[in-house]
Parts: sequence; C-alpha cells; structure tokens
Amino acid sequence: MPDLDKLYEAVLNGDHKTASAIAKDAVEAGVDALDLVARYMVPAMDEVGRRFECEDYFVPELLLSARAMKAALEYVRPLLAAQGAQPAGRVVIGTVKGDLHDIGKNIVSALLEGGGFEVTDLGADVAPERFVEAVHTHQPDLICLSALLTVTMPSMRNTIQALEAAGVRGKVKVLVGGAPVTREFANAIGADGYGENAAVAVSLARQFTGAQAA
Ligand code: B12
Repeated sequence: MPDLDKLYEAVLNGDHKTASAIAKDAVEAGVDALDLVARYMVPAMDEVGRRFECEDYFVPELLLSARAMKAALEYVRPLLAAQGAQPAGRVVIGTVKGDLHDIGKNIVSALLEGGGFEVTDLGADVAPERFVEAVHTHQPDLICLSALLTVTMPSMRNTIQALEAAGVRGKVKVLVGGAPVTREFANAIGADGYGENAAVAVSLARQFTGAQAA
C-alpha cells in the first residue's frame, strides 16, 4: 500500500511524477478513488491556495501543483467514472468564459460520469454561445457551469441569458459551482441549483433528472 500522505505532499510540491506514481499504485492497490480525491488531492490543492494567498506560492507553483493534480487524476478519473451504473441523463459541462480553472470542473465531470450520466465536457474558457450550440447538438438535461474567479462569475449570468435569448432555457436545468460561487449568487442569476462540491453536483443532477442513486 503506498503512503498516501506522499500523494498530498507531491501535489502540494508540484511533483507530478511522484503524484502520478502514487496515484497509480493506490488505484492498483484498490484504494477508494473518491477517498483519494477527497482526503489527499483536494486538501493539497486547498493548501496550495492558502500558500498562494499568503504569497508563499506564486503562479509557477500553482501551475506545477495543478499539473501534479492532473497527473494523479489521470489514474483516478476512470475509477470515479466506473463507480457508476445506468445512464441517468445527459450533461454538458464547462468552465465559463475567461476562466481557465478546470480541475474542479474535471472532478465534477468525472463524478457525474461515475453517477451514470453521459457527460459532454466543453473544457475551460467556454463562451455562452458554445453552451447554446451544445444544447442544440447534445440535447442535455443539465448544463453545469464552473467558475473559480470572482471576475468570471458574471459569465455564468451571461450564459444563462444567452440560453434564454436562444429560446432553450426551458429545455435544460442549470447548475453552477466553483469556489467563489454561492447559493445566493446562483439564485440571483436564475440558476436552478448550486453545489459546493462534486458529490452535491451528482445528487442535484439526480434530483433534476429523477435518476436513482447508482
Ligand atoms: C490551481 C489554480 C490555478 C491554476 C489552474 C490550473 C487548472 N488547470 O485548473 C492556474 C495556475 C492556471 C491558475 C491561474 C490563475 N488563478 Co488560480 N487558483 C488555483 C487554486 C490554487 C486551486 C483551484 C483548484 O483547482 N482547486 C481544487 C478544486 C478541486 O476545487 P474547485 O475548483 O473549487 O472545485 C470544487 C468545487 O468548487 C465544486 N465545483 C467546481 N465547479 C463546479 C461546477 C458545478 C456545476 C458544481 C455543482 C460544483 C462545482 O466541485 C469541485 C470538487 O469538489 C485556487 C485556490 C483555491 N483554493 O481555490 C486559485 C485561485 C482560484 N486562482 C486565483 C487567481 C487570482 C488566478 C489568476 C488570476 C492568477 C494570475 N495572477 O494570473 C489566474 C487566472 C487564470 C484564468 N484566466 O483563469 C484566485 C482567485 C481569486 C478570486 N477571488 O477571483 C484563487 C482563489 C487563489 C487566491 N486565493 O488568490 N490558478
């Protein structure tokens, strides 16, 4: 069994090779994927954020830690997805325009896949019109919007307005999330739901589609 505290340290220190190796060993040893993410990887990124705030870390360190997180997620993500069962509905997900943060969005996406949803991930920095286009192309039940910057939160409102203008708002439920997003903000912009983490995203998605828990 690998030492999982070293996974926390590897993400914190931006050591992508070690993060990837420990995640691979852990997955092979049968460690629960959600546990790996929730107990070691996300807390490491939280600490990265704390160090960034007090100027112990700068953008290069953020990038290295993000790379280590992604390297570890490569192994964990398929397992999160495999924890699911029946197709429960269709979801289009993306980080809104102007925002490049995609780690949380990727976790939400993987857990939704794990919850049995068919997920179309539009990536990061997604313009409102691309979400509208995706509604036409994929006919999702839900749209999930992620934002990590206070300055990109208005892009969530713009996206909802674009869905309204295109006449497709009534066809989809819109869930929003990301560290600066709050329930009050979600209500104010006319979203259907707000989730503070990926697990909540899955349970809300289930509520909206009437899907049963996997
Ligand atoms: C990693 C990181 C980066 C990386 C991103 C790499 C990547 N590929 O994602 C890089 C280095 C690129 C980066 C850049 C910048 N960053 Co940055 N970054 C972070 C950091 C440290 C971690 C974010 C993260 O991945 N967290 C881990 C994930 C798992 O958490 P999460 O995203 O919150 O997601 C969870 C929930 O929120 C929720 N969720 C997320 N999305 C959704 C969606 C739905 C629908 C639902 C229901 C739930 C949900 O579920 C997720 C899992 O449980 C945060 C600090 C922090 N603690 O948040 C700063 C932070 C977000 N960054 C910040 C800043 C300022 C920047 C820059 C402007 C820095 C600069 N000067 O250039 C740029 C902006 C670039 C851009 N245009 O987007 C600030 C934002 C401040 C603010 N209030 O706006 C933060 C808060 C750091 C700080 N304390 O100052 N950053």
